[in-house]
Amino acid sequence: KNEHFKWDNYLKETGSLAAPPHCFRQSRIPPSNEFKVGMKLEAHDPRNVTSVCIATVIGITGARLRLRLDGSDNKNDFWRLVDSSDIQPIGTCEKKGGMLQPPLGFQMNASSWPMFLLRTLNGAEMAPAAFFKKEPPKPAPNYFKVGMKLEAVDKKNPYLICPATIGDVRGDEVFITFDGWRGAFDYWCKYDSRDIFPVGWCGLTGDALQPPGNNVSITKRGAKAQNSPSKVTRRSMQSPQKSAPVPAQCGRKTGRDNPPGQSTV
Ligand code: MLY
Repeated sequence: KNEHFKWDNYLKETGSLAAPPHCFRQSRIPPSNEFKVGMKLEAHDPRNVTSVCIATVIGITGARLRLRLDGSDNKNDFWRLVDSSDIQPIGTCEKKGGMLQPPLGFQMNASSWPMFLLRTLNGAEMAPAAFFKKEPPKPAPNYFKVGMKLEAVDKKNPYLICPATIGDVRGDEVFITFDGWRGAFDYWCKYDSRDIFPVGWCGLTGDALQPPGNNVSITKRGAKAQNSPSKVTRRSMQSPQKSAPVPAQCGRKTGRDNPPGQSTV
């Protein structure tokens, strides 16, 4: 439930601009998600990307699928867009002369893989080829600029998509900072990452966009050194110990006593 967070208001409050859609390797209109829970497909093993495995759709969220590799445990689920080049219909690997591999951490003896594969595919509901959408092309150069707002996957909690800001740009890479989280979840990624989306994406896919955190950071990578004390919020001046990174579980506060704009550069 995210009826309270509105990008329009937030951009005004923070005096910031949304990164334009042409910055992203995402289709302008999010692809429709026709997959159903239980369907099987082929996916590159995120922990061993050269191997192609069988995966089952465990959940549907917006334009993404929650996937689990057959023969793996339930602790390594991953999320992919329906237009990701990491997923393909069953049969694709064989058609290309490849062999389906057991996932990293295959729970059985390796010698039982061939029989496991037969059994897992026997009677399986295979996702139709038409459900897989073509991956959009990558934008020519990196168009991102520091300060632009976007929606980004929290890599530590990859089911979450959150309001974020470009904190830094270096060549082909961008530094994704999560608004209101004091840097605890920030990461570098390529500008053409499939985990970053234009403002409004979740609104279009029906995904739940997380509200920004309400923790204030005093300084941040990319922040100007001459940040005047007036820019430091009352809370952070009163209790400097609160500016230390907090464990993820206790990072959230229920109140919203700080304007969201002060949480970012
Ligand atoms: N388990 C954490 C989740 C924090 C998510 C932070 N993201 C949104 C940047 C919590 O309960 O606070």
